[in-house]
Amino acid sequence: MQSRWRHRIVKPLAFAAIAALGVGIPAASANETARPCDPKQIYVSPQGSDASNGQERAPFKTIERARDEIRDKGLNKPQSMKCDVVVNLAAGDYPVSRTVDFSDADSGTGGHKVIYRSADGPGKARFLGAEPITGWEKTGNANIYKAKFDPSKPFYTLFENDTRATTARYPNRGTDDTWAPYLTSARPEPDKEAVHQWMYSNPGDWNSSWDLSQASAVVWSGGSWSWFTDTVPILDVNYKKNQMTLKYWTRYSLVNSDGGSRYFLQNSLSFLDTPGEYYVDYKNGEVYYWPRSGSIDNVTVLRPTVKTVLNVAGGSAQNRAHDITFDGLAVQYSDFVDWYRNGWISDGDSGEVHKYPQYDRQIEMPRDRFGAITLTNTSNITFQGLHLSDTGYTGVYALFANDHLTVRDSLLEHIGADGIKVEGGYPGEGDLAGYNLFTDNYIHHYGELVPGDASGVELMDTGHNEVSYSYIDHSARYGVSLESRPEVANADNYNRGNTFKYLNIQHAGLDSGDMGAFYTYGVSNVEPYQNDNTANQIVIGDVIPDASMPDSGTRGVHMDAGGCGFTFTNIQVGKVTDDKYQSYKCNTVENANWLADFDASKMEYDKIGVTGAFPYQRPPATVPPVG
Ligand SMILES: [Ca+2]
Repeated sequence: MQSRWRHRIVKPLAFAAIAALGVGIPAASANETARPCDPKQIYVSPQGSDASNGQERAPFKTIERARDEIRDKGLNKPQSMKCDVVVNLAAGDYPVSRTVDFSDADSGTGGHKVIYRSADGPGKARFLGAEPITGWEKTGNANIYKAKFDPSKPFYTLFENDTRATTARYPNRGTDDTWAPYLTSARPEPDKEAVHQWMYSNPGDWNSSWDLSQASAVVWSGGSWSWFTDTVPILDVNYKKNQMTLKYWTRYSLVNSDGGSRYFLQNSLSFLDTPGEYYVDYKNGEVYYWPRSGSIDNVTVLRPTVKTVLNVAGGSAQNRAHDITFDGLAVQYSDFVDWYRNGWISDGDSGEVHKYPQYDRQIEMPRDRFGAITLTNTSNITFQGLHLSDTGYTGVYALFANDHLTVRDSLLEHIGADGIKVEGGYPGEGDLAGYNLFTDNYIHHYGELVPGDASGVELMDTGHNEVSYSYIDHSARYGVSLESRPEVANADNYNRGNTFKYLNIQHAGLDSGDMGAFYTYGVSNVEPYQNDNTANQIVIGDVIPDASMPDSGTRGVHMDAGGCGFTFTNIQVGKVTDDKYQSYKCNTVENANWLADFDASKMEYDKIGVTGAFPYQRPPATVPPVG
């Protein structure tokens, strides 16, 4: 019996006809047809050799060699794949100096899967997108060491052992996991309000002795709004005018509604004055570092080598890479980018023609559509028991056409931007993404380098996903978000039938405003409202921002722009600075603690958060929020 997916592969005309009707998402493969069988086994070990034969006693050295063995020998071809093919990766470190790519040529077939598994248990086979920096020398400052690197291979985040270092900044951060304190930009004259490229300081904030020749500003642009952060190189500075020119426009203007924007400056040797800070001299290929422990002798300083460690990409939406499982892998370290802004500034700025030009302001720019794990044009890809950590940017980025992606039983920690992001198709141009499952995950400390708009799980233009049994902790902004644009007509809105349940969201909204720990935007903004998304059994802890945050208050649940499309059941929210719940009366709410008749006995605290199957260090147990 063939799955519908295979059926569509062998009848491309039929698939094209179906896709043209807007039903672009293939069904899951029919794994239930697989009979008991002996999987083909391939072995890989850091001590192996790619000249070996890949048998248990002569393992390959690299995952790429195992992948190519399957490809070259046709082990996953329909006529030869009678059972799963299992690649057993021995414990140890697998340095990744070039992204590991999987394509549709690496798919499982006939209901069978190609499985890459950490053979010695979860997190033991470690794919490291970084390499040590060596050759450290002393500098004139006894605390600071420097080393050379190849300036043709720059990097934009750094790690000491398993901990991210801080780009040397001013003012210094308050603690290792907060972003404040900040300076605030000024408006020297009334007509300097709407500027996106000139940033003015209050007199005395800047020191003319600073070398800002390779520095950047990290700014919550938008003045009194705190929605997005930009990281933008400084082009030049005029200290007399208290004015700097940025290399690129920021997302919002640098003064807005009379308010200045919070910012800090980074990457100058002038700012390197505390343990854990580093400065990169890109021109001369030198990195300066002040080790946390004081001495460089007993630490390993790692620089990222890749922005993406694992990339799974089919050739097109009709030719998806499929039926590949990654079981128990650790993926650690990836790079950030030289500058960052969330999306374009104005409708249509991409220069691309789209049905909703407003969406240019909702989607990342092409240069920023990647994760440490990136998927595009995939079906039935599974990550289970994944330990993903210390990324420069988003953890798992599912770009455009991806269906039946699963991330489960996984620990995602210290993530540069979003934990998991699904970016579906452009609204009104084809429903490409959905039926994904993100369950039994512990996602904490994300948005470390992109605190603006950070979300533990962010779903955009995608339907029939389940986000469940997860503990999501520590974010400048969201816990979970589901977004499109409010302008999108019902027929073009793909955010249908999503399920959110048994979630614990803690410490969201730590540094932003006008937000909700659970946030939606443009899910159903046009009558008749389609309340076909559900949120059930969700605990949200206190949502309290840093004292410097100038925007309006924080919420537990925020249905932004009058958003509808949900049934909320059994939701409990802790302390917030605005409302626990903000929405028009178009959603259905049953049993929530912003209602007078809330019944706490209906909350299933013992089931909220990760399950008993979670294989890594467990998050705290879920307890009722106070207040
Ligand atoms: Ca500093």
